[in-house]
Amino acid sequence: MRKPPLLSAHRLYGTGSRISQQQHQQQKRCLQSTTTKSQTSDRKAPGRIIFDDLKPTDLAAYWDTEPPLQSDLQAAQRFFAPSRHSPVKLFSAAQFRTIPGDSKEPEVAFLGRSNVGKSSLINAILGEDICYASGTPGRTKIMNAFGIGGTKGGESKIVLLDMPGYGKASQSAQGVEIMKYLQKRKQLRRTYVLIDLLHGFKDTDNQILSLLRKYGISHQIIISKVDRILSSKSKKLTDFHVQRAVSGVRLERLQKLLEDVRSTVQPDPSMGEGPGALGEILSCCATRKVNAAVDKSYLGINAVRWSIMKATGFDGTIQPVGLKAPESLPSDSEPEPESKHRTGRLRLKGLRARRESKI
Ligand SMILES: Nc1nc2c(ncn2[C@@H]2O[C@H](COP(=O)(O)OP(=O)(O)OP(=O)(O)O)[C@@H](O)[C@H]2O)c(=O)[nH]1
Ligand SMILES: [Mg+2]
Repeated sequence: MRKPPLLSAHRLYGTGSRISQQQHQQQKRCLQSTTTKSQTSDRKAPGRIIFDDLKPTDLAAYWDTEPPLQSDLQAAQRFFAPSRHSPVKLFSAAQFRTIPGDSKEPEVAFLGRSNVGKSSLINAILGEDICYASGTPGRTKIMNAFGIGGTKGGESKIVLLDMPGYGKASQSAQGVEIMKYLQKRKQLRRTYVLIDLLHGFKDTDNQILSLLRKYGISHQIIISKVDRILSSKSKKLTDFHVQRAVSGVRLERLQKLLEDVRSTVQPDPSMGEGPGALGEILSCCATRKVNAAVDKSYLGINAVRWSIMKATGFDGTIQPVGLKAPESLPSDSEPEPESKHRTGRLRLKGLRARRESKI
């Protein structure tokens, strides 16, 4: 008999994170060697790119989707701008069955190892310190939901869920409830899986990705703490934060890392697993504000906001196309009217032509 999925899933939480001392030392050595190499190449950097000149494609990989336009990023910034009625904390739930079931708002959930930066990212997206973030792994212990775009009436447009992290300091009971949520929640539109590339993909990350594929749960990868890839270890984020620029070599290095990630998150479909992660991998920094022309908040955050809007149907770029019923199609002799279908396609064509925007 097929094993119930929830039983296998809970192993991710609780004991799943333990790595041996030897593995830990190996990872540390690997990290040190990468840092030394890139520090050397940084000295020969062809130049530094100021934040204002960064494009979405510098910080992310768009294999299956179109990169956002500057106007898209601006729209995302406006959409998530805090107001008197937004963001709001909607509910906290330790168990799936206690989550209000009758809400109509689309939801997105944030998953990842403990301490990967989920709560900080949600704060950055919402533009307010509404979640508890902490350097101590296991800070978020239950599922917390936040609504954005609310009006006086109290209803929100999109709901974001901050989940307890898997791995270190997690509990298997949390895993069971989260898997119930992922598998049963009708309102869920997309799950974002945060990965800290400086530590790479751990077994627990691979297991959760495998489960998401197996159960056909729509998911997308976000590389968190990208400042740690884009700045040298010694100078940390303050380096580019103060100088408002990032080295071209490090951006290239990030692109290479994103390219390498692809086979992990989109494995060969012939392996029999379900659909992989969306071919759009974003990266961001959620702890320091930068002074880019459009992305006046945090590096890469407006691209994440735009992705959430697309996942929940609030992007508004694709016009409803709807095929006409055969009897209402124009006859050959009649001049073809400017149908919605055609307008929609022309609009999309125009959009593609303008995809050269900056963030
Ligand atoms: N350098 C850097 N640090 C970050 C970033 N995002 C989060 N952090 C730090 O990482 C630590 C963990 O952040 P959290 O947001 O609490 O992580 P979490 O994934 O919610 O952790 P749990 O609730 O334990 O699962 C905190 O010390 C944050 O300040 C980032 O973009 N860059
Ligand atoms: Mg947290």
